[in-house]
Amino acid sequence: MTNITLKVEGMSCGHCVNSVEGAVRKLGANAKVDLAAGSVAVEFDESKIGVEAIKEAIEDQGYDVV
Ligand SMILES: [Cu+2]
Repeated sequence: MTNITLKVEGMSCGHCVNSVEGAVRKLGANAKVDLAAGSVAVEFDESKIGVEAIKEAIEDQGYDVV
């Protein structure tokens, strides 16, 4: 498993947390949002999912990965 932390702008409440975590989990990765830090910790299998796909899933929800 690979662990990365992405900086994500625009997350402000529980709805945002659910949107982001849900979108990443749909790809088969684990996600944990830290609202105060504006970041998402993602754990995933690099042989199955690419970082770009994870970033796209978050951006598709309307947030910016910086
Ligand atoms: Cu929100």
